[in-house]
Amino acid sequence: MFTRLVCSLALASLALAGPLGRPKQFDLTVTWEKRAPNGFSRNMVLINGQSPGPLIEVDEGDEVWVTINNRMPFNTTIHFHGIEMGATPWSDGVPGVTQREIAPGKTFVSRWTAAQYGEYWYHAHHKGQLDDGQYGPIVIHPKKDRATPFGLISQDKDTLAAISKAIAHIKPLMLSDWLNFDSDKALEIQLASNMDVPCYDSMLINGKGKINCWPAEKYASLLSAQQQQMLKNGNATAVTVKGCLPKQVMALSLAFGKPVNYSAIPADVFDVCNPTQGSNTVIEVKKGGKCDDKNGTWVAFDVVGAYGTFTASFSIDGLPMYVYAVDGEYIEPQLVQAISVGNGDRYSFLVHITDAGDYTIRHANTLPIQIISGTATLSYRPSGQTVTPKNFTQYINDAGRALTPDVKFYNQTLQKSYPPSPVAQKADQTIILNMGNTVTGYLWSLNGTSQPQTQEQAEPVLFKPHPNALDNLTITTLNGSWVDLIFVATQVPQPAHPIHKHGNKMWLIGSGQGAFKWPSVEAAIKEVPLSFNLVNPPRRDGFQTLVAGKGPTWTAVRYHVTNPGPWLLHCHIQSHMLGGMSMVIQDGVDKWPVTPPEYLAYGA
Ligand SMILES: *[C@@H]1O[C@H](CO)[C@@H](O)[C@H](O)[C@H]1NC(C)=O
Ligand SMILES: *[C@@H]1O[C@H](CO)[C@@H](O)[C@H](O)[C@H]1NC(C)=O
Ligand SMILES: *[C@@H]1O[C@H](CO)[C@@H](O)[C@H](O)[C@H]1NC(C)=O
Ligand SMILES: *[C@@H]1O[C@H](CO)[C@@H](O)[C@H](O)[C@H]1NC(C)=O
Ligand SMILES: *[C@@H]1O[C@H](CO)[C@@H](O)[C@H](O)[C@H]1NC(C)=O
Ligand SMILES: *[C@@H]1O[C@H](CO)[C@@H](O)[C@H](O)[C@H]1NC(C)=O
Ligand SMILES: *[C@@H]1O[C@H](CO)[C@@H](O)[C@H](O)[C@H]1NC(C)=O
Ligand SMILES: *[C@@H]1O[C@H](CO)[C@@H](O)[C@H](O)[C@H]1NC(C)=O
Ligand SMILES: *[C@@H]1O[C@H](CO)[C@@H](O)[C@H](O)[C@H]1NC(C)=O
Ligand SMILES: [Cu+2]
Repeated sequence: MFTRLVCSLALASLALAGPLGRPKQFDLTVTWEKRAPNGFSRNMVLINGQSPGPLIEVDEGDEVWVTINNRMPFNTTIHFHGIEMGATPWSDGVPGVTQREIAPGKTFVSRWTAAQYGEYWYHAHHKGQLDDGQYGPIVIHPKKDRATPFGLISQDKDTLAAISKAIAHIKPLMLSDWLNFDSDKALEIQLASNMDVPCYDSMLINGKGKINCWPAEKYASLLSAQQQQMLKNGNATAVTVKGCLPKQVMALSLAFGKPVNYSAIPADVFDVCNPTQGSNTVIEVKKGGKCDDKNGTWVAFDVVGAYGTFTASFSIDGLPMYVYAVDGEYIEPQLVQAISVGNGDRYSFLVHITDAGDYTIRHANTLPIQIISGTATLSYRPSGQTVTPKNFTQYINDAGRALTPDVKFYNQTLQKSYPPSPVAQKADQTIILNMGNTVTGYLWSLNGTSQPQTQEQAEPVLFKPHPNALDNLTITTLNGSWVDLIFVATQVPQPAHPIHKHGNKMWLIGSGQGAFKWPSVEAAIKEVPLSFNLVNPPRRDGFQTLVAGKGPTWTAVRYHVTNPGPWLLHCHIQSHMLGGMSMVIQDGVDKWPVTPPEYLAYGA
């Protein structure tokens, strides 16, 4: 389904044509069926018979209606990741926050305005269904009068014309981590063992991959210094046949000394590996289309970190990438050989292809928990005929590390919005959130209290705002104000958390080692000015907090409340979110729109 002829064919659009000015309508039918994306058969979620689901492709300014038909034997919802949902918070897809769940056999219509442009995605927001393949890409083509940064890539007229054609046919590449068992089983194991069990079977690109099971010598050669130390601390010498840290070693950094029931973890989770041929995504590119310039062809890709857990290095052998947008918005382009893609992230980039051949697209996990990678193929046949096989320069290894010192990674610290996107120099409200793990090794919190699992079935916050912050799980702001969220990793060690906020983008204004000793950013800047950047800082809809290895760390983001509604703030690692790492921000509670009666009544 995602094997496409880039640029040379018009893509069949999923949108049902409507008269001008009418909403663009999409139908997503969600089913639970047996498939084998990595060669191992299991039940998974399909959307219109496929995973990833079909592309939702619209133009900036369009009204969008997405009809979700739940044909699965359990409840579900779909969230539109990064879409601001201005004035339509009831379409955000978060059970217990913006709507009631969609029951089996029922239909929900999400109506929203595509007020932004760029690359987004949709995914399940019910239990761990994202991990079962329930996700798909969204592309919003910008208005013609948007300023673009492509003049910073080339000044040549033909090249710019080819680039603009390539962007109009941007190709999503959805990256995911994949288990041989479903998300309910994963949750069951976590609850029974009191520990996260992040040991995966495959890494997929557009829903295809295989099970590798590399020899022990290969795993040994790929160990990082950190992994060697972790193994040593756990009295172990090697990773498992799946490339995972043994469970007792993982428990040292994931269970934090809290009791773990190892006999509740089936052997095949960590210690059994049966290789498969699996399947491989092939993207064919031909010359002769409008994406050509004098020397070759331009192709635009949108990488989506649709991971349940991983953060991974992404690279295409032999093809440097011009990264020109992050989380949908233009930036000053960076020319790089690799990108670190976190959970929920989107990176849009261009490649210029001149040589015929098959280019390997690869992503490799970089979290210390496991050595695993996955690949796909970009096939370029300028004149259609067969070509002699040739290997292009490989930039990263199967552990996601650069193979040579000249391999450059995308650098978020250098990220500059294009055009610049100014941030307020001072906030009206400061919210300090101490992140950690509560009670057991499986429960997580943003501020000491885990969001209970039952929240998804609760009366949506949208229908009845919570009284002001009495439960440690609700934050309340006023419309028009500027808010600082300061995430402090107090418990050590603690991994990076990909924190995602629904409703709007945020600016990363600072980060540092140690405790956050100040009442506000304003006070902190006086003492540690170099830890902050208030001039065109990185802007996105999710940020990784700093790893807390040897001591606490803090990460400060600022945002403008312009979008009244209840928005979930959460870690995008599915097991952390299910373990309670979420809060609700009642943004602009003074200006919430009135929920239409059909949404109020839905599922009641
Ligand atoms: C490793 O071995 C040492 C010495 O036998 C022991 O004290 C320590 O508890 C062991 N650590 C783990 C994580 O098993
Ligand atoms: C550990 O898990 C096993 C298998 O699920 C179960 O039989 C046993 O009762 C559990 N032990 C404890 C102490 O909870
Ligand atoms: C493309 O070809 C032109 C000459 O036709 C050359 O000047 C230019 O450097 C080439 N650009 C690339 C990216 O190869
Ligand atoms: C390309 O690389 C693979 C893996 O290293 C190797 O097996 C193959 O022989 C190479 N092919 C060519 C044409 O160099
Ligand atoms: C990213 O850029 C910053 C600022 O120049 C620099 O300090 C940092 O080392 C760079 N990071 C990487 C991974 O190259
Ligand atoms: C909020 O957190 C504080 C500190 O952890 C705790 O004492 C209090 O009981 C919590 N309140 C609720 C309603 O959970
Ligand atoms: C976070 O927890 C602290 C300590 O319990 C509490 O004082 C504060 O109000 C909490 N913040 C929010 C936004 O709930
Ligand atoms: C919320 O505040 C923003 C920024 O001040 C403003 O543009 C917007 O109109 C306000 N929304 C409502 C519903 O008042
Ligand atoms: C499914 O969602 C409905 C609301 O549409 C709710 O009443 C029901 O309790 C949910 N069922 C489960 C099993 O969560
Ligand atoms: Cu997390």
